[in-house]
Amino acid sequence: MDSGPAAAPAAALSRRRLFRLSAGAGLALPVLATVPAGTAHAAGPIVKPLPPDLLTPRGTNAETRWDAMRGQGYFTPNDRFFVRNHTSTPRIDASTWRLRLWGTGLRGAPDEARAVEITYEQLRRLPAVTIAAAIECTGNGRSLYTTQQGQTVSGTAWGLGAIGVARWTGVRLSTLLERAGLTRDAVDVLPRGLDDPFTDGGADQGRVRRPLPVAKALSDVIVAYAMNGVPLPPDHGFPARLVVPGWVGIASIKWLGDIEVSRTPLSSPWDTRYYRLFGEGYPETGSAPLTRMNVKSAFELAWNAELDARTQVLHGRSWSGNGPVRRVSVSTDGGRHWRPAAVRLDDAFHPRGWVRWTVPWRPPGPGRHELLARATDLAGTTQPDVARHNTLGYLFGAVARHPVTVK
Ligand SMILES: Nc1nc2c(c(=O)[nH]1)N[C@H]1C(S)=C(S)[C@@H](COP(=O)(O)O)O[C@H]1N2
Ligand SMILES: [Mo]
Repeated sequence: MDSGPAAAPAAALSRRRLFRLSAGAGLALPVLATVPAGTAHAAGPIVKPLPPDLLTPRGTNAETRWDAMRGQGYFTPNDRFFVRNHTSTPRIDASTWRLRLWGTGLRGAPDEARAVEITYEQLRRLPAVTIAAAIECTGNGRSLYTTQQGQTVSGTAWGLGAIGVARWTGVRLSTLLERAGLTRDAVDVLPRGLDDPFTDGGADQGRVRRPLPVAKALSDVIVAYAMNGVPLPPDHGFPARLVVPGWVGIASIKWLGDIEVSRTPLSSPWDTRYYRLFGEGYPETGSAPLTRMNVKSAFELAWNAELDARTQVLHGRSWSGNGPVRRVSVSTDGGRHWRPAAVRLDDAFHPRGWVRWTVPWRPPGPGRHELLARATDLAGTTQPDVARHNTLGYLFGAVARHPVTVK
C-alpha cells in the first residue's frame, strides 16, 4: 500500500538548494536548541492518558491490552498503542526543531558543525508515502520466559502487548539521504533521539541511538511525521521518528534529532550491550545485533479472561518481521488438537503489518482452559513450542498458552 510519487528531478534540484540554504543558516544553531534543559515533562514519563482498560503501565512504558484490540479495525488506535520509553517523552517545539544530517557519508556535511538541516515544514513538503507497518518491542512476550518456561530474564515484564500496527506517513529515508548528498561508499547511519540520555546502573549511555546499515536505510525506512492520519503524538515521537519495518522496535528511533551517516561502521550501546542475545550457547559478546522480529500470535482476550460457556468466535492476530503470515492453527485444548484458523486474506496486502483470524469455539465445560495459536510466515517459519532462552529475554516467539476461565 505504499503510495506517493518518486521525486521529480526538477523538484530534487530545488529541494537540494533548500537543504543547502538551511545547512548554512543552521550553523549557529546548537544541537540542544530543540530540547533545552528543563524541557517540560508530563507528571509521568508518558504524556497520553493510560486508561486501565486500554493500557497496562510498566514503569516508563505502557502495554496495549489485547482485549482492547477486540472489535477494532486493522490498525491499533493511537490511544492504545504501546509506549516504550527509555526515559521520558520530551515535549518538542516543531517550529524550532531541526533534523540534522551529517557525517563522512554525506558530501558537503562531513561533520556535525556542517550538518544539513531540515525544518518540520520542509519535511512535510517533501514527497510523502504512507505505509502500514508494525512496531514491536524486542522484549515483547518477555514475561512468558518466566511464566511458561520457568526461566529468569531481565527487562520490562511485557505480556504480548508490546506491538502495534499503524499507518505511518512520512518521507523515505532514501529521499533525505540522497538529497543530503549520500556518498556511494557510506555503510551505516546512526539516528539519535532528543529524549534525555539513558542511564543504566549509574552509567550514562548517552542519547538513545542505534546504527542501521545503509542497505536497510535505503530500502523501506521512512522518517514519519504522522500516525494513523494525525501528527505523531508526543509519546510516539513528535515531531518525527524513524519507522524501520520488520526490525526490532529499537531501530525506530523516536524524537529524531540527527542522523550521522558514515563511511565506516558505527556502533552504540544499543547494538552492543543491548539487542543482542546473551547467555548459554551465545558468545561472550553476544550474538550479532538483532535485526528482524520473529513470528508471533495473540488472542484478542485479556490474560485469564472469563468467557461464557456458549459457542463463540475467538479472534486473534499474527505477525512476523519476515513478511506476511501465511497460516495460523489454533488449539483450544492445551495443544492436543489443532485446527486451521480463518485468516482474513485481504490483510496480507499489508506485508509489514499483521493478519487477523478467527476460529469458532464451543467450550467443553466450565473451568480453566488454555488457548494456543501457532502461525507460519511466508518464509516458512513456524512458531516453536519453546523459545530459546537468552538473559535479556528478547524474541519470545514460542506458542503462548493463553489461560481463560469458562463460567
Ligand atoms: N528516542 C527514542 N527512540 C525510541 C525509544 C526511546 O526510548 N527513545 N524506544 C525504542 C523502543 S525500545 C521501541 S520498542 C519503540 C517503541 O515505539 P512506541 O513507543 O511508539 O511504541 O521505540 C524505539 N525508539
Ligand atoms: Mo523496544
